[in-house]
Amino acid sequence: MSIERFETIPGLEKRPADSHKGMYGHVLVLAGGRGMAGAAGLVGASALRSGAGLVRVACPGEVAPVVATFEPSYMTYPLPQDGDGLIDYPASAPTLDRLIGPADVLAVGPGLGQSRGLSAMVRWLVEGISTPAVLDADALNALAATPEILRSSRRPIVITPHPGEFSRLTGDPVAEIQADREAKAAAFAGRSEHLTVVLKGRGTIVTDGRRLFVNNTGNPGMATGGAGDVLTGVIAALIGQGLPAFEAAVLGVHAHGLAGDIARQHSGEVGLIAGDVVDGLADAFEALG
Ligand code: NPW
Ligand code: AMP
Ligand code: MG
Repeated sequence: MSIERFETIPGLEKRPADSHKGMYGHVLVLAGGRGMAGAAGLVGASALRSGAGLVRVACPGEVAPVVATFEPSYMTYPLPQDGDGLIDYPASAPTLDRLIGPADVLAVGPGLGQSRGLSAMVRWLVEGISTPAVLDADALNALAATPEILRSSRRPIVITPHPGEFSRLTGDPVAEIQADREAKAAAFAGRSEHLTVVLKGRGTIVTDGRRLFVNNTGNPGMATGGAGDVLTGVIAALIGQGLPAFEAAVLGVHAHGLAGDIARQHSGEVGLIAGDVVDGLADAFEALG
């Protein structure tokens, strides 16, 4: 099957004057863990800066108070945690069910860590939940042993691996992936009807197996811890605002790179940190209209 080159950047509709927050999506973030509270904060803050109406960040109880101090505009929720400071699953299942109920989209993975319980939680989210989801980082690591379950999903899922994470999912060495990024990403996405693959790095690729977009924004200053966590929140917020998953991923990747380019004007490439990308998002979305 030939793959269509996608070159238009989708846009968000102008907000009507009588807008209210219920119109712009409720994002539920499942992220963070011991030593990685920042990842949860970055996802939540970037979702807000990308227009989400409401954002709730659910994370292991121990880190919830500190995650709450990063950004007052999102809500937090403390989940049962295990001895390693990770989300305890299945102990968290009833709470998660309640939190997922009102959510329009899930953003799952950054900073969650790795354990058997978390793998079970992510499998349940993929197989048993009907809310669209963006899966990144440890949510992808959790699926590395069973990537085929992504095929069973009946609702849109966007995965945002960097080449190392994509290597774990596919079993292909990083060098092979980097040598053939477009074909590898498209082949993986094409195995599932509802899957969009965002293969990150210079010239991030977005593909659903039928269409393929190559991004031209972003810079080497974004090779810094947490930059990918920011992207997870951006794409989730755009799905929450009603864009279809593939279009949300294209706009999200483009806006995230543009935010990084705006941040570079102030911070340079050496001093740029992920929080600067979050700070660049407002201007990026303004520039994109
Ligand atoms: P190498 O080292 O070059 O051989 P990991 P992570 C490879 C959280 N964070 N091109 C790389 O290969 C995340 O959300 C929390 C080629 C290496 O093997 C996760 O939950 C932060 N190779 C967790 O930390 C800030 C590439 O992948 C491996 C590549 C671990 O995530 C930091 C590294 O990836 C972080 O975001 C590329 N472009 N990119 C916080 N403030 O709380 C990566 N690789 O082992 O998945 O580790 O990405 O740091
Ligand atoms: P992660 O490795 O998950 O933190 O993601 C890093 C993010 O920064 C991804 O969105 C990458 O596409 C972006 N990024 C990192 N390095 C570069 C680069 N050299 N050029 C453009 N974007 C980059
Ligand atoms: Mg990452």
